[in-house]
Amino acid sequence: MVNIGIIGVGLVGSELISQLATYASSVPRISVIALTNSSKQLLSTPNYSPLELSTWKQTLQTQGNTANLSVFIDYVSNSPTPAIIIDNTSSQEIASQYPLFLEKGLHVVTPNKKAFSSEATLYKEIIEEAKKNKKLVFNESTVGAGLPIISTLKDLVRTGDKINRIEGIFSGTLSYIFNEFSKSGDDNGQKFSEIVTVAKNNGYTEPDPRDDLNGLDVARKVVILGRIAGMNLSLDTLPVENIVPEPLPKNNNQVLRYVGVIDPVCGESGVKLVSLPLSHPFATLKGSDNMIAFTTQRFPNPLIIQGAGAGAAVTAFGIFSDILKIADRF
Ligand code: NHO
Repeated sequence: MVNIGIIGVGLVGSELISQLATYASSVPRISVIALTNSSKQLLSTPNYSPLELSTWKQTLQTQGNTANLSVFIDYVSNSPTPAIIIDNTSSQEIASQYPLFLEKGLHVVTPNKKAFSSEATLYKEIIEEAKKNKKLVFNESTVGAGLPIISTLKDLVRTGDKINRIEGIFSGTLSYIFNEFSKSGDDNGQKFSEIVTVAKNNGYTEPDPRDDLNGLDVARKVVILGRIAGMNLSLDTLPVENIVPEPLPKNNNQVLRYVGVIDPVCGESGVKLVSLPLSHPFATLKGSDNMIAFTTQRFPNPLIIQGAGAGAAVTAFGIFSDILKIADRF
């Protein structure tokens, strides 16, 4: 049995609980014993019994106590069985406490990109604490939602392949915006702001959609992958081209794509807006899809992963599968 404490029950957190509730009978070894948002928390005190997931929203509202992170973490870390903290916030404050969570014996699963793309010192500390305490940290959903991007890259690196280049469309929101924009044209179609609103309503955007539009979200993903590939990338120095929310250039037989590049060979990593011919694989993407191409010594013709890269259902799927990877060990 693995016990779970969930921090953050917004768009992605709620969807995760719904997936856990629906498939609980097929994964009987997982129990949610605590959950919290920024104002209230619910603990299954005193005996670590599973919380009733079908009614968690009302119960949190009516019976929840004032949120208190240290009480929450103490409760989960004193669990009699192995326990996982799921961070479904976008909080830097929570991310900076992962070393503490690991020290307290907790495993960590998260779609929050902050810990893996901010200060290199925090990133190193997380890796060291996980190793020292023999605990696991999984963050598949931080890049490409539930697509197996991080696990594939880690497998390539750990088995000794040489990464020559990783190139991809890493933003579901921007894919969606460019696809809608290409469809409608800039004269008669929807306004840029209307397309962004639909992207937000579909759950593709970050809690603050400006992080998608200013390129920060893609930059974070490039840093996350670059660090796994052994590079010393930092948000402060990564070249990132901004996107202007004004009439975007539209050329015949070309589409706009926002491309992230990780290049350990030339050292030319960055994020740029490019106009591509319709024949380019990145030009064929539909909806909010991502496409990531790994060119390595073993894969001179790139290994390509493609699929929905944003939205609550696919992000929660990535978190759920990370939870199972930990639960399977106990
Ligand atoms: P919400 O809906 O704002 O919910 C946040 C929850 O955290 C709330 O319950 C809030 O009360 C709680 N919270 C915040 N601070 C707290 C604190 N200090 N203590 C306790 N609770 C706290 O956020 P979302 O939309 O559910 O997002 C959650 C996380 O998922 C974020 O880190 C986000 O970056 C990540 N995520 C989302 C997506 C997505 O599709 N929406 C993706 C990946 C990760 O693959 C996706 C992606 O990259 C999307 C990207 N925008 C793109 O490609 O376009």
